[in-house]
Amino acid sequence: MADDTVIDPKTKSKPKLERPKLYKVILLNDDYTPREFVTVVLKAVYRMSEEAGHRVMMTAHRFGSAVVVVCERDIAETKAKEATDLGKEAGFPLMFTTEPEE
Ligand code: TYC
Repeated sequence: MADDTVIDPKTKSKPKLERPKLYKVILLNDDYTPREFVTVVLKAVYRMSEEAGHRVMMTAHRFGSAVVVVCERDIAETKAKEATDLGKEAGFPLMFTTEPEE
């Protein structure tokens, strides 16, 4: 006799493929921090080339803000603070913030 019993599992296991949410680091424009200083900070903290740093700085200068990088939350927050602190230590109101990516 053929065994045609169908087992219907009551609990379906959900594959664990969730990735952690990513965060954007945003550079905000201000009227006081020298352009060259902003570029230096982007090069030092985010390992950007002179060209990339200058481009991101000019985007914030022209449009009010610029996305610097998208990464895991801890790294985004640590580096945003590091970059903001470099400005503060030099007496500038330079500001890097973070926000979750949509
Ligand atoms: N707006 C500044 C100036 O004219 C330069 C600047 C650019 C400051 C980008 C902050 O995120 C910034 N000196």
